[in-house]
Amino acid sequence: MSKRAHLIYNPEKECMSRDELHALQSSRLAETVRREYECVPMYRARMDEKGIRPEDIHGVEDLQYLPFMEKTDLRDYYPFELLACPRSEIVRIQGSSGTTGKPIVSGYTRNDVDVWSEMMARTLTAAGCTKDDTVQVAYGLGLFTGGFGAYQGADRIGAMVVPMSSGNTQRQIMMMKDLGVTLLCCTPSYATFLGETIREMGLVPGKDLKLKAGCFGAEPWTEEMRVHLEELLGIDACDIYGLTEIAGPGVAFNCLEKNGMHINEDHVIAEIIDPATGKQLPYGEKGELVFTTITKTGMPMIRYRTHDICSLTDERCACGRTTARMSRITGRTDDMLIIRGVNVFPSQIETVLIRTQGVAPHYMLIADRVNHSDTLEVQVEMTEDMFSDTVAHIENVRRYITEQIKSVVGISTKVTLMAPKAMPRSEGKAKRVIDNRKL
Ligand code: DLL
Repeated sequence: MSKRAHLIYNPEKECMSRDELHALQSSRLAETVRREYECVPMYRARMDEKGIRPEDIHGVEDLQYLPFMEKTDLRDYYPFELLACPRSEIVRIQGSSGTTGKPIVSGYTRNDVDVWSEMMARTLTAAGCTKDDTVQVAYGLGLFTGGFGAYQGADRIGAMVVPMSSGNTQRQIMMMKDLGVTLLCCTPSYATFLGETIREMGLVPGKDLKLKAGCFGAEPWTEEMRVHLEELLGIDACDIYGLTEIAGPGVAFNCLEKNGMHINEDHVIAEIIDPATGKQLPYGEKGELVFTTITKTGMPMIRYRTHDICSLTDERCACGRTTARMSRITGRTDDMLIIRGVNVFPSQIETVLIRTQGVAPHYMLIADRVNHSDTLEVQVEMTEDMFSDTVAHIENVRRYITEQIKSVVGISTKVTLMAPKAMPRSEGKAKRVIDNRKL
């Protein structure tokens, strides 16, 4: 755990009493619903269908009566039909590639960009960033929100920004060293790649580099991966969460306690629902995360189903913030593989792999169907040391991983140990699953 002091960007908003926050959320929610009903025909029709009028929504408790929104809505009403403002008010388009067809795009007003920048300023501050820091943005700068989000937050704080975007790994490291970069923003998979390349270049973090923290997100990663990255780079590795439809990165973030991500609750309301029934679940229970934006004016989202799986808590955090926290995302309802009837989340397998000596955190899960039965192959890279070990030892490790996965997940898999550097490296969001059954 870091010994650095907790910094808070906006104590007035991040440390308000739960009662005060509840009142603020309630009035902002009522206003958002009124606006959405007036300005977005699709949502008005959906509310009418359920027999709900904006004046029925008085506060957070009434959220449960409102209809959900889904990613498919952004596709069906692409690109502008969900705007709740004139098109001329939109100053930015951001998007997410998704797996098929058109990207998901969201329009942001000046207000929305401002709110997002504030949320990212809070996020970076929680990782210890001040105006004296140098922030390297190695998330892609483009339609993807990662790059612009990190840039805006650091700019709001007044830190020195190095807007590298993703890729060009050796150059990233040269800049990190020459400019004395203290804070790194990129995906955890790219941070792993950067860390390995730093070592290969003969540089020692803590000696040759001034890095003290990283704000990593945009893809699921495990607690084991956090510990691995902290050791590899000699930093505090903070988890940051967000999505294009809500605001990009900064919706929620780790403070240096790293015990869940503080949600910017004066701007969004989070709920956990049972993905099968849509019913709200109490704090502490795991389910699907749903967000309602309460200050967004361009494309507000009401009860937006993220398909991300986590739990919430409003227990006090030692950092002093009073906001509720979301746990690490353990997977998405749609990246869950069902192998011979058993639910398998890639994160469960990542946990096993990172705990195993001799393999590197570069892996791929390949599902297939052979003779009408599901199969799962786990390809994972060996470290150089392991690669040059005896065949018998390598086989022992392979068998150990197979047994561990069987005991944690409950299924038999084919584990293939790959040579060092055999797996593709990611500069953005890593692709960890290939499901040949869907082809
Ligand atoms: O990934 C925004 C972002 C950029 C977040 C940089 C953090 C850092 P999208 O491309 O719209 O936006 O993808 C959103 O990515 O629904 C999650 O499934 C996943 N995701 C984002 N952050 C995390 C995280 C950005 N910390 C989707 N842990 C979300 C796990 C994450 N999954």
